[in-house]
Amino acid sequence: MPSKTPQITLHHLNKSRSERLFWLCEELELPYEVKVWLRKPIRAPSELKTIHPLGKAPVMTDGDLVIAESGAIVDYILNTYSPTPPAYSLHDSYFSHYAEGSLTLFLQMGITFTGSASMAPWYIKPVIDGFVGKVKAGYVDGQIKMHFNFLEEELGKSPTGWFGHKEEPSAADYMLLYPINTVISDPSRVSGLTVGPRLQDWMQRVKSRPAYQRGFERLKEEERKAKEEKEKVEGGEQTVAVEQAGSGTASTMKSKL
Ligand SMILES: N[C@@H](CCC(=O)N[C@@H](CS)C(=O)NCC(=O)O)C(=O)O
Repeated sequence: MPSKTPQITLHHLNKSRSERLFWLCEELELPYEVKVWLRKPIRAPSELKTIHPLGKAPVMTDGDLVIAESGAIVDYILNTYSPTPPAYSLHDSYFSHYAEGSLTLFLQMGITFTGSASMAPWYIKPVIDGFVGKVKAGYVDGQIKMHFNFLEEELGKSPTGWFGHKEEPSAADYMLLYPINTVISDPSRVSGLTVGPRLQDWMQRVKSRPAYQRGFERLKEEERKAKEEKEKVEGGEQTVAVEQAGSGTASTMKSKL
């Protein structure tokens, strides 16, 4: 039995790795608050640095404790709040480290290159697009394909169909959710990639879990509320600006009269 009462707040950035933690918290039926940080326009807002100096997401607080790095957060949650702490497994350890250390790295490269190219000024855009396209096709996409073939082979060796070789999803599966889901939900990100049947099946089994579905709904709902709130604030600011501009005009007119 966990000895601690959770006081969890999950700091979530839209379109990010924290989907891992929504799934995990729901699997363990943990209560958790969510604070959504909206990208500005693609980076995390600098205010996130008030929670953790690196200003990256996810970050989780539990009472006074502040934990960054999704892998460290997954380990902390599993070891603190699982009904029985997870037994060590080399497969589980390998794939949970591999997810961030080897695989997500290349996805991040692809996303960063493509995002940066889209922001290039028009007069150098064709050159930048050409360069980015070459690096992506010649290196990044090839690496991702190699990793996806490797994962497909490795799943074939798992007696349970989970990456941690356990009866239920474990740290490895939670950590691999983000890179696998990112690619499967938009395979056009990686040119020439075919996602194998075992990986497709793994993704389907994850998505059919009620805990995953609850986590996904919660994530969407929290993002929706945060965007609505932002629009309200911006709408309010615009009204104030218009009113101020209006009164400015009025006083200018008065002074002219
Ligand atoms: N290895 C870290 C990566 C954290 C990270 O880079 N998060 C991204 C979102 S998925 C982020 O905060 N990006 C916004 C930015 O860099 O401004 C983890 O697993 O938590």
